[in-house]
Parts: sequence; C-alpha cells; structure tokens
Amino acid sequence: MSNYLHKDIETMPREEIEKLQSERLVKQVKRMYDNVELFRKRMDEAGLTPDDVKGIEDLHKLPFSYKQDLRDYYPYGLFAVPMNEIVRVHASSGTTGKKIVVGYTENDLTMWSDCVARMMTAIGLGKDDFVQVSYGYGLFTGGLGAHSGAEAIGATVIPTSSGNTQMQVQTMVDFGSTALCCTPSYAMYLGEYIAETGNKDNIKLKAGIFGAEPWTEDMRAAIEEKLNCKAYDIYGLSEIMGPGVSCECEYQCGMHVWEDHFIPEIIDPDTGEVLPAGESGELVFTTITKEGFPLIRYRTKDICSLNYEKCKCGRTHVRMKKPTGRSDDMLIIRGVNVFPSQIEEVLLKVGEGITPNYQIVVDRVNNTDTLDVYVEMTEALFSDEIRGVEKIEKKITEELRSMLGIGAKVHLVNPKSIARSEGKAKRVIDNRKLS
Ligand code: DLL
Repeated sequence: MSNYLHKDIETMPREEIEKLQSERLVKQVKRMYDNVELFRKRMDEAGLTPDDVKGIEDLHKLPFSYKQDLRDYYPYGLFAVPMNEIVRVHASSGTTGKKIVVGYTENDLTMWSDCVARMMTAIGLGKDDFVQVSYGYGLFTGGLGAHSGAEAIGATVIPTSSGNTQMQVQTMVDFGSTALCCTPSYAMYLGEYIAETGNKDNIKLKAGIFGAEPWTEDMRAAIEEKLNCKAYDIYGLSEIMGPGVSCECEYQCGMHVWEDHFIPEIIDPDTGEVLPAGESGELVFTTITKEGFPLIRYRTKDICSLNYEKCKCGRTHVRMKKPTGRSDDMLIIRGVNVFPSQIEEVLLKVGEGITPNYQIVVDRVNNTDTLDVYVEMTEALFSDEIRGVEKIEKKITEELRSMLGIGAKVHLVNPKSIARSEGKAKRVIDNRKLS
C-alpha cells in the first residue's frame, strides 16, 4: 500500500504526463526566449523560434545548456525573472574558483519542497515524524532542501546541519529522530560512531534519506544494518533544483523523476544523440515549471539510465538508476563537488617552490573520504635542503580549504617523483569503489 502526496499526479498515465509536459515545455520555451539572452542567442543560432516547439516531440531540436554557461553569466545572468522576484539563492562549485549561482522564486521554493515532500510521504513519513537534517545548511542545497520538504509534510524538523558527530548522535537519541537526512558516507560514519558508543538500541530511526554523492547497494545494506533503518536514495543538483529532482519510493528500485516538473533524457555524451529508453548515457534535464532559473536540456554529466516501466508502488513517473559515474572529471569528496581544475588553480596561485606536476589521490578510510594532493617541489627548493617545505604545504592546504571548503593533506614531493605518463597526465587516482 503506497502513500501518495498527490495520487493524481504521481500515478498519471504516460499519455497525460506527456501532454502536460508538452504544454509546459511550449510555455517555458517562449518565456525563456523572451527573458534569457543566452537561450535566445542559441535558438537564433540554431535557426529556431519558439513556434518551432509544439511539444515534447520537438525537445531534441533545442540547444543544450552547460555548467560553463553558469560561469559565463555569473552570478545572475541566466535568471528569467527580475531580481526582486528571486527570494533565495544557492550555489555550488564551478570548475574553477567561482561558484555557480542559482535562484528561486516563491513558486520555485514551493515546487521544490513539494517534490521532497512527495518522497517523504512515499516512504511513510508524516506529521508524527522527527526529521533530523544533517546535510549542510547554507549555499549548499541539501540542508534547506530537505528541511522544507520535511516541513511541508508537517514533520518536526531537527535542523542539526552537518558535522559534530557526537552532537548528531546525542540529538538523535535525545530528540527521538525517526528519519535522518545526510550523505551516505556520513550515514556510514554515524553508524560506526553509534556502534562504538553503544547507542544502537537508543536510536529510533525508521528511514534515512541519503544522497548528494554516489553510493552502492553494498553501502545501502551496511547503512541499513548499522542505523537499523531503511536507507533511501535521493538525487538532485543545484542547477536543476537541489535534492528531490528524483527519489526512491518505498520499493527502493530506482529514483522517480518528478516528470511534471523535469523532463529527463539520456544522450550519448560524445555525439549528443538521444539514446533509446534503458540505455546508459549522460542524463540531461529540462525544467518545465521553474520560474527563477529555468534550464533547457542541461547536461548534468551524470551517467545513468531510465526505466519507463510502471513501478510496484503505482507511480508512473520514470525511474532513473543510481548514477554510476560522470562524463567529466568532477569528484564528489565528502559530499562536496571538487574539480581537479580548482586544485590546479590553487597550485598556480601559490606558485613559489612548486612545479605544475601534481597528483590528486582520493580514498575512503573508515567510511570517510580522504583527499591527498602530491605536488613536486622545484629543483631550487630541493637543493636548498628543502627549507620552507612545511610553510608551502601549509599555504596550499589553507588555499585549498578556502577554495573547496574541505580539508586536504598536501605533500610536497621530490622533483620528478610523480610518475609521468606518455599520454595525458594521470592527475587523479580515485581508489574508492563506488560503482
Ligand atoms: O548534491 C544536491 C543534493 C543534496 C542531492 C542532498 C541529494 C541530497 P550539487 O552539490 O549541485 O547538488 O551536486 C550535484 O551530485 O550532479 C551528482 O553528480 C551528485 N549526486 C547528487 N545526488 C546523487 C545521488 C546536490 N543520489 C551532483 N547519487 C550531481 C549519485 C548524486 N550522485
């Protein structure tokens, strides 16, 4: 027996979903053509006018949009409404120092909380629940996104934000949290801590809502065992909305994309061709109801596939598989998006005593991601009996923390000690097994 927030929408027959999407897409394209300079320019270049778009059958004709667009039009240049209609902004890492910025109107925020609330309802949460939100609050969408969804179902929200594990567990025990929202790696970490402190029988969790980074079925089993609750996957990205673009239902068999708001496509990342249902490729989204910051055919770079079969829960909205990787070099370290180019930018900035030869090593130790940055020092520094190495390492560590918002271990190593490859330099070694 499934719990629905809006049964009519969640179980809408496919023809009706597509009809609704077509109507909304046509309106969205017109609105964006009138209000977003870059979109108008791309349509003009492609020889298209809004009248060429009669429904979702024309979606594939429309130009793609990219993360780089958000950088080029930083901070507000892609918004489709005047700034005084934007009631909130969020931001996430760009490929270099500048963040990418997204904005929401009041209606956008309502739509967002509604999407998260649908999932919370589906997995059996409601007014009697205590939802502990341990995603970070702030520019990151995780904290406030989960928070608003939990408020929308009338649950009692416990906004602990991220970090301070002892406080998180104490709160979970004392406040009687029945649901937990955080990254899956932090859920594992909390689980370990709960076991170590003998608290497993003191927690009352029934559900966990985990996302913002890839995780496996093995991790799900481990988290469910450690936290003694069901672990559900939630997916999203700042550019499209935040958490809740898609989420699992009670059957944990793929994440339903809320298709009345988002149209997903799977494309070949190299050719841009749309792939048949079921094939794996790059996920692309079009937002058909967003007002503040709408996007047409946004290239997420996440690799996954779509399943249009009706789910056991009765929902008709397409399910996406857990993303298995990315078609770019973005890493997600402790839930934070990190591009190797950001690290390179820091190294170039510090400059003194170091060469551009570096290697980034990511691993997972005791369920926590580690980031080690190895940089070759210059011959001059090396022959100077390596005086000042510690100072430079400290400086790079500080700059990295300020750029990425997470800690890294920096190691200055001897000149020519990082293995050279014949082709492209192997800058990143990711030893985590996530797919
Ligand atoms: O991570 C939004 C979010 C917050 C989702 C809380 C779920 C829970 P960004 O920081 O913009 O937004 O990062 C988006 O994270 O393109 C994926 O690569 C990755 N990602 C997000 N959710 C999942 C997931 C938030 N469930 C990027 N599985 C996305 C795998 C995920 N990867």
